Amino acid sequence: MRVAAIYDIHANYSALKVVLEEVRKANVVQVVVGGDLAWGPEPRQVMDLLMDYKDEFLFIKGNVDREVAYRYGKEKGLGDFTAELNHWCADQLTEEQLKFLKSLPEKTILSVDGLGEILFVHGSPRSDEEAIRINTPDNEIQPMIESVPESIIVCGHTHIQFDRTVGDKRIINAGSVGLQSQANGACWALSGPDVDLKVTTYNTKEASERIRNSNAPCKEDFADHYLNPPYESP
Ligand SMILES: [Mn+2]
Repeated sequence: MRVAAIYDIHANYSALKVVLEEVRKANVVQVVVGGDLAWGPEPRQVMDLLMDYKDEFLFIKGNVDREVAYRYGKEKGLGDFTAELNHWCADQLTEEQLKFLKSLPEKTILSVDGLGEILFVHGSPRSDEEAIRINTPDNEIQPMIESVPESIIVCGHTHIQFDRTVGDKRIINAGSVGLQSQANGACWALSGPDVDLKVTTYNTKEASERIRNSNAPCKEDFADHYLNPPYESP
């Protein structure tokens, strides 16, 4: 059994399309969509496409799925950029799509050939807002994972891929399909029997042009990000 983990799509339709084509070629039996689906410049296009797979893929919830679905704003202490985008994204979606985002579970567990039981979460096993980064010290990660029985944890949220060992756990960050840092392409992970961290290139020029010509808020920020993914330190 091979499993694809596609995380942090962030409403990037072009990136999602190419990743789904790659996933189809990879002969997987299951796809886990790791949350943060619709927060970004093309929420409706992305959700319309994902809804085609709602009974086929396994979905888990990311922090911004909640923020969009419940229209979090300044009352939650969010800045202008995030508050505006949460509301705009929610306005683009159908009632059914908003209901779907609200219904997502926090985790899923799969048994994968050659690897064993894998726990899939968005942030950390404790919270979809808690970050496990490539350089987070082991002693900070220990309390996040101490009650996890599975030997492998797949997470996302921080948009930078890694594969590291903390204590007796292997932790894999699938990276971000749609809003990647430190990679020139859409990032995802393939598991079974090995773990492959994938970077699928796509036409970022075309994607960013389309965003620039759209009416999405903060469109220049997204268009620039697609062309020049930030190489900030993790
Ligand atoms: Mn997130």
